[in-house]
Amino acid sequence: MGEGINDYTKNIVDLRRHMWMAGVEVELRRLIWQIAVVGKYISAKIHEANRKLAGSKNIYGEDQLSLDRATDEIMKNQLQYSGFVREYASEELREITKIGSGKEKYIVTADPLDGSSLVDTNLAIGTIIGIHKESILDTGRNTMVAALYITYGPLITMMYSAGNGAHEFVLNREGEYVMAQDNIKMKEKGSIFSPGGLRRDWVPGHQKFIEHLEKEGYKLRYSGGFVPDINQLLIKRGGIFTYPALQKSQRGKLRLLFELQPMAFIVEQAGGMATNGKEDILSLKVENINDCSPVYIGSRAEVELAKQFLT
Ligand code: AFP
Repeated sequence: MGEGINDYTKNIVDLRRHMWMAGVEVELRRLIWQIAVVGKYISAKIHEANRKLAGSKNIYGEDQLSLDRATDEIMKNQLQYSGFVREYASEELREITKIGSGKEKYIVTADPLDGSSLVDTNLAIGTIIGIHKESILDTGRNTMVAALYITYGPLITMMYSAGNGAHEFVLNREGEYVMAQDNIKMKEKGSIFSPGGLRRDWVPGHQKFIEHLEKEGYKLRYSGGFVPDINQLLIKRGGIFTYPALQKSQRGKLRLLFELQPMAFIVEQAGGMATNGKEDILSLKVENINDCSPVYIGSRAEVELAKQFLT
């Protein structure tokens, strides 16, 4: 029998109860909960996805699917009336947008639908959120107080951290996010790797690193979706995702503010690491909202090893 409503009197821990028990401060609890609810609306939008291009391009010059625009609108509109968010920045918008009175406690960064080019393949895609207290530009680690991602796959799952470890929830049939795994901790070393970019474009040090992993028998797991690929490392408790500097673009492809820093926050909370090959992703200053960075993220042994190949 499903977790009917009366089961909640037992030890079913839903998202709100988990955050309360973890001592997450009330406004942050309510904001994380509201964002998790938006995940349900985005999932509904994916199900009625019309894949016609919106005819517009985002700041990176990429065609915006109408789905990208729609999910960004949904997220922005919900946060606008949350009472907790004063500014919103998203991969789909050209600049940081004021959405509150200016007195609200938080700034939210969003990649509302990461991996949207996979929608027509029915592969898993996701939403990535960073929650900051101070300015999101020109600062590093000290601005983020929480991060979460939602994976739209066979199940809708959500991973969050408010600096209290990394915790996974599954959306059940009653529309509640019920705790699946609490305080996930990655092993020192894993057995899978996700190598982004084209081999012919890799810088020499990266090429040697990947060849080493292949020789060591690591299994290649790469879906083209950052969210499910990172989620796989956390659920399998180890391994590494890389999107390196490329011969023609030293800064790689993935966005520092919208994709890398929220995921780095969560992976570090799970005992993993995230660097650009030299420095921690969370210590990098974001000068411009569309800054990109090479990334090595996952269990400590592999991320540390990558550093040795790249110096
Ligand atoms: P889209 O949002 O355009 O599908 O890009 C997804 C992404 O930003 C990230 O989710 C993937 O890890 C990465 O790009 C895949 O890039 P490649 O297609 O170059 O492998």
